[in-house]
Amino acid sequence: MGVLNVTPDSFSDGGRWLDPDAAVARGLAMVDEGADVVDVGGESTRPGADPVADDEELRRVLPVVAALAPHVRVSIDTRRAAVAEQAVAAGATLVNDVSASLWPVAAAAGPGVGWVAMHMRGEPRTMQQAPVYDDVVAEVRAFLVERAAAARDAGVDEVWVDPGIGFGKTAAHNLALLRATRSLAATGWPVLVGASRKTFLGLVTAEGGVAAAADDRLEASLAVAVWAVDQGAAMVRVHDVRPTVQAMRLLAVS
Ligand code: HH2
Repeated sequence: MGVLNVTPDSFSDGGRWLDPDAAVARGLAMVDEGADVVDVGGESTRPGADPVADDEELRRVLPVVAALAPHVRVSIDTRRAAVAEQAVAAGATLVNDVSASLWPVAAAAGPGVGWVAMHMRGEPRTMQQAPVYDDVVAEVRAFLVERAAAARDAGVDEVWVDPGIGFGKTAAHNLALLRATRSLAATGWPVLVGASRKTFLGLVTAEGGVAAAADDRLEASLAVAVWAVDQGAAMVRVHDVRPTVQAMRLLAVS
């Protein structure tokens, strides 16, 4: 899954694809690079980000979704029902939901529209303020399994679960969740992991106390993608499609 943020403020590609033509060109380039899904988002959910209004989010994503949908499977990365509904009407067939609450939209859309339940503690503006869990792996897994079952019971025929790396989690929480990918996959739900370029990668790989900047975390992102898929993840959400596809091809013959 290739990341396409049509936003001014995403942590890694903010402002690069705000122009719809540039966003569509980037999406098509990711298809050439081997992406199976292009994940279009119109609101940054990075820690500390301010929410955007529905109509602004719609204005950003709808033309991009409509232009890409004939060429590739498009997912809509949103927390808002109205945005998910209109993006599906414009051709998106996967609702990538960091709020894990929009399964009724996928259910109402009927067969062929899937839903990703992602775990988040709190909301983006405040979620990194000292997150605490008794047992992060057990809590995240229980939450996702409950939401996934609710979606299935509502009639959604394609449900993914995602531990929500970086969403209300410390670096230690993220690493514990990644180590537990196999146990999450053992629930039977297909697992999506989005760790690409995230802050904890810079912290874990810091040299001389200096953390790598977001666009200098490719090697660490590749290592996590390979690790996650080797442990049972069925999809990874990444900014750097070509290198990730190359790594996955190698993993597939290992
Ligand atoms: N991470 C981000 C956004 N959407 N969706 C899923 N399913 N899993 C994730 O880990 C995930 C996600 C945050 O990353 P990004 O879109 O690159 O940045 P921003 O939120 O600043 O736009």
